[in-house]
Amino acid sequence: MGYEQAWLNYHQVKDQSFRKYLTGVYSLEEDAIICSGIRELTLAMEHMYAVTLPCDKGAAESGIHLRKNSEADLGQEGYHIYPEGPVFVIEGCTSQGILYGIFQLLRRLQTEVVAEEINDNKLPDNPLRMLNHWDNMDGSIERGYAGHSFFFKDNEVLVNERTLDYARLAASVGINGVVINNVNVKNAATFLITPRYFADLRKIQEIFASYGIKLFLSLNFAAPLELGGLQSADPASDTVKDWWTDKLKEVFQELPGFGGFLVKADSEGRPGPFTYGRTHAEGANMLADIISPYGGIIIWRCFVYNCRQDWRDLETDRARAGYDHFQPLDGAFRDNVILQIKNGPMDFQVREPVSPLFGGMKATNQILEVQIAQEYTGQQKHVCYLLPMFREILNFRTHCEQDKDTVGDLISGRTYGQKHGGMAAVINTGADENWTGHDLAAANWYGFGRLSFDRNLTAEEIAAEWVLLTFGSDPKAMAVVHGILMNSWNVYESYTSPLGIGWMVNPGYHYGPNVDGYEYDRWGTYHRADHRGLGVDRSSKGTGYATQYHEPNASLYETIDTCPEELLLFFHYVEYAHCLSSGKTLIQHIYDTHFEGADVVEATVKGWKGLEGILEPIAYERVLARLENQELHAKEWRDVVCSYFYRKSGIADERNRQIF
Ligand code: GCV
Repeated sequence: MGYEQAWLNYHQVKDQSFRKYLTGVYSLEEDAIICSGIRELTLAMEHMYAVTLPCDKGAAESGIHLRKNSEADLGQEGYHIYPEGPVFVIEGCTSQGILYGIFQLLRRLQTEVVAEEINDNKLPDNPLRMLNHWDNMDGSIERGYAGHSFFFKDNEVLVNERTLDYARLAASVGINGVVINNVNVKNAATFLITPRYFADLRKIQEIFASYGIKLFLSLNFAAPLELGGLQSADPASDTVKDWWTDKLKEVFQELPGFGGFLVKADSEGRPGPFTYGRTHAEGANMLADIISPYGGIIIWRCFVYNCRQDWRDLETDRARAGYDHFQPLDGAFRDNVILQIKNGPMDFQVREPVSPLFGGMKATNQILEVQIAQEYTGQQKHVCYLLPMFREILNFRTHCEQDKDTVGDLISGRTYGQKHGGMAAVINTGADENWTGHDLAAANWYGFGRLSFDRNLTAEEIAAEWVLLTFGSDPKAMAVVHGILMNSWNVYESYTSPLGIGWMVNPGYHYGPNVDGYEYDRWGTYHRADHRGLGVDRSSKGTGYATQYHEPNASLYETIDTCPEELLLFFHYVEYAHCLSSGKTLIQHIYDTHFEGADVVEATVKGWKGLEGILEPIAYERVLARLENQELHAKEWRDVVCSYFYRKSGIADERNRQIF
């Protein structure tokens, strides 16, 4: 099998304890999802044990039994897998649960677990586990770093082998919803909800459905104008409502089982209800009411801010915008509307505080949006395994209640009992053979799915699983790759943007060092760096952003002394001479971390070279080329950032290193 199989590239296993169950796979059911599961089992067993697994409808005394048991306490998507005498049982209340059980079994066998010891029982922690593609219909991908889209080309919808491979990979880690087009819905994408595209979308939908995945689309709020020729898209207008009513009826007739829409409104130039003096709730609810009879949902993004803000004005603060726009609307959204909230108040920076909207809303469905496309975290040119960050976000205590108050609790519905919620990732895939450009970036896709299904998995466990499934079980390879992944987020942070200040990248492209380069701030002032210090005062005396949190978080962020150090410059203006907990001054911290970070990347390249001859040559060389490039760029980052702050502060490096 080739790279297109990624972590489903089943290797031969050493442990043979499962072999006794390979007499056949038996199921009384025969729907599309079960057929996918059986196909997966047969394929895997062929590669893992060189056995062609017979498949039968009836019951048997031995073998692998797929058992649909509506009495089991496994919800709509849970599974229980266990040996029962000569039979190995994969049980679920639904076919989808059984499919997830099959993938779990294959994972366990690939990781050399003894068959008799398997007894896994799991219901997913989040109802929605989604991937968001920012794919455009011309085949380009906004913030895509792994080649062209495999969903669209030249304004046509693509359906091929890759669609199936993609569905297998996504389902194997528990993904149950996919938005295939960019949230910036322009040009041909507006027409996706017209007859021109229904037949192809239906094909994608059928493939997805056979893996338990619902198809979603991003929606253009101005479609009534652009498609319908109306004069307005005002959500309060009856003509507009009638237009949407007809349109959604047509969509659901053509695409039965369709999931619903993701909407980016009134943000970065996209149309929305503001044009008509309406609120986001009025905009979202209009669509929600119309889609409700079909069981559809409206996912409404909270990434709304004024990108024309004047950053010289110390009162306005982009970080405040999400909360200011949406918190007052808590409770105003329909049951089938879900607000999708980026993890931080800014935009997928390497370090941000958790958005105060989590915990700020009690009566609103919420999805946590993260980005594995690495727009600001190395663009899949640098290795940056993001699961440690995601774990921190999920475990963040909002203090909205005494307990069950973490982000993980809120989005799963455990805190306030919401039915809809979950996690979405802006995905990092493209048409590149290995899906993600950088081979190691696939760990983020794998990891996102695994974590969204089971929030208790640690980043270490997920990384270990992925390395083994992808590269096999050579101990040296496992140790080196695991080590690289687990270090990578902190290392990337250390040579790029210090202590939560963010950005410092080339405008538009968002890659490469440029301290003053934030595109929406042509005055180079967003970081407030001057000859004395840098950082943004977001305390109550500054922009007031820190007050959007519940206590004790608000007080924690309020002062320099109590603010978590990794976020110091996000919340405070700090003088270069300020002494940090390490005993170093701020300026020395900037110099040291940038030098250390670049040094670690240099050492990483050396470590990787030790895997030559152990890893399969193509993947080995491909990663090596990326790491060497990362080393070069980390040094450039180090030099640009250090020299910028040396010039601003006039304070020399205590260690007298050459600062260019
Ligand atoms: C899809 C950032 C990105 C944009 C993206 C936007 C969003 O601003 O740079 O490319 O647009 O976020 O999340 O909508």
